[in-house]
Amino acid sequence: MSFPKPTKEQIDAFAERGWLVVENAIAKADLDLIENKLESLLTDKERLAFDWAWDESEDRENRSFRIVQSWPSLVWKDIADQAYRKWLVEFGAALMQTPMTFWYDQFLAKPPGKSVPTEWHQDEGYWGRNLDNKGITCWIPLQDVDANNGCMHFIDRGHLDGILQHRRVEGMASDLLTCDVDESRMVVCPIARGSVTFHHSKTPHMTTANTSRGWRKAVTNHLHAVGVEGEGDHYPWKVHVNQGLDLKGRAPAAESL
Ligand SMILES: O=C(O)CCC(=O)C(=O)O
Repeated sequence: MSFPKPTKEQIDAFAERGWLVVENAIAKADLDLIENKLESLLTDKERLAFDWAWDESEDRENRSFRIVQSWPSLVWKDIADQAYRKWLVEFGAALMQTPMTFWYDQFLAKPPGKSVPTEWHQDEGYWGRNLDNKGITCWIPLQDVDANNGCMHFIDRGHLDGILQHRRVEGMASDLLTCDVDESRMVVCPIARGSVTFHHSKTPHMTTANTSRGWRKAVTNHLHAVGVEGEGDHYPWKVHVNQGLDLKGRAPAAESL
C-alpha cells in the first residue's frame, strides 16, 4: 500500500474548512508497529507520561491518568525515519501550501471507563505567538474511533476566526486548556483505523471521553512552517506544569513544559 497524494479537492477543502479526513492513509503493518513500539508508554506511564487530565484532588503519586500524555521519541529512537512520518510532513505541507517541518509528536491515550473529554481548544492556544497560522497537526488513531471512544470534533472554518480566549479546565492540576466555541458549526469525525485527520493550528477541536471497553490510543503529530524560530511569547492563559518527570533533552515538546 502506498501513501495517498493530496488532491486539489483536498487542498481546497482544507483551506476553506481548516480540517480534513484522509481515509486509508496508513497501512495496518505500520500502525501495528507504532502500537507495539509505544506500548511501554502505557505500561510504564508513571515514569514516562503525564496525566493530561490530572484531577486536582489527587496527589501526584495517585494520578488516575484519565488522559495519558507522553512522547513517542522517549521509547522509539528512530521514529523520525519511519515512512509515515515523512508522508505526513509532505501531505501537511501540501495542505498548508508552504514548506513545513516536523516539530513534535505526542501519544495520547484514554483508558476505558474513567477518561474525560479533551476539551475544545486551538493548538495555537498552547503555543507561542510565532506559530500564528503556521502550524498543522496530523492525528493518527490506533483503532477505529467514533464519538463513543474519543474521535475528533472540529469547528468548521474555525481557523478563520482568529485566536480564541482560552482558560484552564476547572478541577485540573494539569495544563489542560479550553475555550468557548460555536457548537452549531461542529463536525464529528468518526474514522476507521488507517485513516487520519489533519487540522490547522487555529482550528478549534476536541475529542470526547472514551466510554468503550478498550483503550483509545492516538499519536498526534505537530508540524510548523519552515523558518519559525522558537515559539515566541505565550498567551497569558498558558500554564507550565511539569508533572515531576525529567524529560528535558529526551522529548522535544517537554522543553516548553
Ligand atoms: O487525542 C486527543 O484526545 C486530543 C488530540 C488533540 O487535541 C490534537 O491532536 O491536537
